[in-house]
Amino acid sequence: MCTHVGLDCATPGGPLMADDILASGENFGQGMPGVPARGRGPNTGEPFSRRDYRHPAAGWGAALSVGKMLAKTREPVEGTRAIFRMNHEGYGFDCPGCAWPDDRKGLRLDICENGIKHVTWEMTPKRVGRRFFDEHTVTELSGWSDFALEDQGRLTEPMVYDPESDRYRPISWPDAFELVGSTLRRLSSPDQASFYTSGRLSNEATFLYQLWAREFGTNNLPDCSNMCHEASGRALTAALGTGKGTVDLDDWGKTDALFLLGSNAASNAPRMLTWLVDAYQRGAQIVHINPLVEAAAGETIVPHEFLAMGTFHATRTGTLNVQPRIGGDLALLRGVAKAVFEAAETDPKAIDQGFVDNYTRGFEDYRRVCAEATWAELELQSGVGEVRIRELADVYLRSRRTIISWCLGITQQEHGVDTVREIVNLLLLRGNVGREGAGPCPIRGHSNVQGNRTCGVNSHPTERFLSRLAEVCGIDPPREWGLETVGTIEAMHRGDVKVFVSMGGNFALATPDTPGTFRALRNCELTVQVSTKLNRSHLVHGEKALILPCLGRTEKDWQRRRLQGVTVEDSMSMVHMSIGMRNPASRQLLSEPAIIAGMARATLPDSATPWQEYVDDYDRIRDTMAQVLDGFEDFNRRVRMPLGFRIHQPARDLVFLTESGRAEFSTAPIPNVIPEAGRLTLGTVRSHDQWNTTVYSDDDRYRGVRNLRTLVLMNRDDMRERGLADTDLVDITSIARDGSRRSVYGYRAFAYDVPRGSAIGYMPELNVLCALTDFSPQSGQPLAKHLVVEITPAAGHMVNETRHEAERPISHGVGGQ
Ligand SMILES: Nc1nc2c(c(=O)[nH]1)N[C@H]1C(S)=C(S)[C@@H](COP(=O)(O)OP(=O)(O)OC[C@H]3O[C@@H](n4cnc5c(=O)[nH]c(N)nc54)[C@H](O)[C@@H]3O)O[C@H]1N2
Ligand SMILES: Nc1nc2c(c(=O)[nH]1)N[C@H]1C(S)=C(S)[C@@H](COP(=O)(O)OP(=O)(O)OC[C@H]3O[C@@H](n4cnc5c(=O)[nH]c(N)nc54)[C@H](O)[C@@H]3O)O[C@H]1N2
Ligand SMILES: [Mo]
Repeated sequence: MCTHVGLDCATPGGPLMADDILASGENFGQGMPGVPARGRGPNTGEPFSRRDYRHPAAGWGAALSVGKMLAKTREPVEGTRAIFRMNHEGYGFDCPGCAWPDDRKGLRLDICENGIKHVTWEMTPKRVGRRFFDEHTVTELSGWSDFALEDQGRLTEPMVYDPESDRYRPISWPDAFELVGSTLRRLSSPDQASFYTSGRLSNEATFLYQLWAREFGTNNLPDCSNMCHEASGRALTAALGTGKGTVDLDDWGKTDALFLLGSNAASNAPRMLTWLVDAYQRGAQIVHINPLVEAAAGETIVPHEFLAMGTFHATRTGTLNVQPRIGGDLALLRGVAKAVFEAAETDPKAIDQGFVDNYTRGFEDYRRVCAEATWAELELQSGVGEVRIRELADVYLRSRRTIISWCLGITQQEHGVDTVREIVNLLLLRGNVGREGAGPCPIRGHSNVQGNRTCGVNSHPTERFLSRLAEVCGIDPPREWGLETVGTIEAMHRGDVKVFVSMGGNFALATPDTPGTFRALRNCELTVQVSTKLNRSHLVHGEKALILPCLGRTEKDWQRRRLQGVTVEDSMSMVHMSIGMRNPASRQLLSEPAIIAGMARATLPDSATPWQEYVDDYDRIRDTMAQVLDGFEDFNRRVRMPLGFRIHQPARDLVFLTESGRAEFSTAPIPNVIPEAGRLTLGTVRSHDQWNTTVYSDDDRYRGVRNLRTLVLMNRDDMRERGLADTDLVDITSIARDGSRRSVYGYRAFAYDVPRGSAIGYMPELNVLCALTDFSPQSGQPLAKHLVVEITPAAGHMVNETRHEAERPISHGVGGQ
């Protein structure tokens, strides 16, 4: 059925029909005036509903969800076997989900609902083969939802785009490699190519990938970190001389106070819940700092604690909630520091003066900026009252060992680097670095995003790394810095980047300014996607395009009749082996190292690098890595130890590799984060049922939402001011720094417990609102948590209304969760 919506932007063949536009597929999440928007999930057409979630996190809700997932993939037996092998000491594969460390001592069954979703998603029995591509043109597939694309199952053979038929056609591996190699060789400069990575590539594949790019002659190595934790790396390097956190799980087991900022742990790092329970039972303080009171701030039933499950016994996972406005964390932390300085006037133990004198620089300047900040300013900019800030300071002052941990709520901000440095400032005041049970702890995203950086994916490499690479690998890597994610898209627009290679990920959707990025990708001469499943980035392609399917982490990787293992590094610098256990989804799949080596050999016919030897035996890659990378000495032996090994963190031993040799205080000004009158700050987040651009369902269990992704969580008073009632339809317009405006139409406003002036919605749909120009000058990160928007009642006559399920009494039984 087509619905005329009376727009006058005529298309050839007649007036624009609402369903035609929706069917064009490229406006999922964007919508059009007068029509409720559709998200990138399944869009089942079921009525949406919302209610408060009043159950503990994890527990039976999670168990039930896992059961459904296993049943849906028709893998209950295999799936369960896989789960018991995951994250286990000495064998099995690393969970391809998040980067939270494994409890590899075998004390616990260290798995979570979302990790299981992730594994079963890879293990689907469905396949996308040549018949599928023969039956559907790319134009037709563009009208499918992102859920439907991924739901087709695992890719099975290499495919090349045929413009004449607008279809992907099979291509042999050698021909695919040659297409990549010959196109790259024809470029007038290696910098006309850009090599993206998403954070699940193994260390070995990562090392080969960057070697290929650098031997070819470019440092254009953008990665998902450019949108994720870049701010953390830069701030920690400047302050402590290491780009990583200094704590490990043993510290989590010993800390007296834990501050968790800007993280939705129950959904995005669920295995952390176990550690929050432990901390609570030990009597530690657990403070959640987040504009939303997320599920981890309440209580949980840990699914592997069988007794707790059986008796519905929930344990608290938080002792204090503080709700700053979006972007208000720097002011909040400055307020805590100010209170610590005030306490120090009467309490000589408030500040660890010995530590400050021996190991830090810049203390007096920091004292000055804290003294200069007024409580009125701190309250205004943080959105938190002085009493509450002092309460926080009391928790901090009472704790001997404090960990401050954070995720995207802190990093995806204009002042992300300054805020992470403020976290370090606060820790330094009381000597909470290099001490057991204490320290900074960024929570990384993808399972190996930290390892990717360690192993050389970095468009801003250090001279030390490049010279070691040159010496050991006998290549002459370029010294100029390369392009990051935003810079790559800009260069595609200008025609300066012509070849784009993507090792995993979904660049088209994960990046800002969706329609603009689509244009940029289409401006390329060749796009190459190495993937496990079909996604939007395969349909938004260059003049020539390849889909190269690879083995997943759960699958056996045989080379020369020997089963190969790869390694990954978790959020806390532990490196361990991961060995697949399932037969590959198709006989034609190659491993990521093999695909990279194939492309590299075709690009660099005269290369002296032993590409084939590397692929034949990954120990050879590790031998080379051991010579190039700090902390990887004796790599092959150490990684085979039962628990793997931890990369040495000098800052943990109070060795600060900064220019001064000391830990550096910083004195950033407090930024003005208050939206102008009539405007709001919008942050984009994940639902419980998605993995970045992979959306499993339209539900968000812990926020009580079912069957809807095109929504915005708003403060009730902000809604009232705009004449909005709960679940009303709204249009959202962002105002970029350059004044340009971008809109999405037909979203639902949900009244929610969020500070005034702040609003929250879902990525990747809302990337439409994020201008490419709006990134942090400190980190280069797009401002995914800080969009300036106007939200107005939806304009135009609404058609095709999504139904709203009348509020029915909620079942509080197991099934209702
Ligand atoms: N199941 C699942 N797990 C995942 C992922 C996934 O998509 N699904 N993604 C992985 C990846 S790549 C990453 S990087 C991580 C992301 O993990 P998270 O950082 O938890 O991801 P988000 O969903 O973006 O949630 C950001 C949180 O920050 C809060 N926030 C927003 N603005 C502010 C602010 O100004 N200050 C503070 N203090 N808080 C704020 C939001 O309310 C929200 O709770 O998770 C990883 N794990
Ligand atoms: N607005 C907004 N935008 C954001 C964010 C936000 O919070 N808000 N978060 C940002 C963050 S933190 C991140 S990390 C990025 C994520 O950006 P990406 O990492 O680029 O995106 P993903 O959705 O994780 O990638 C999913 C795809 O990876 C492929 N894949 C899965 N497993 C494998 C494998 O084993 N090998 C290979 N080769 N491919 C595989 C599948 O084809 C799948 O479709 O998005 C960023 N974008
Ligand atoms: Mo991430």
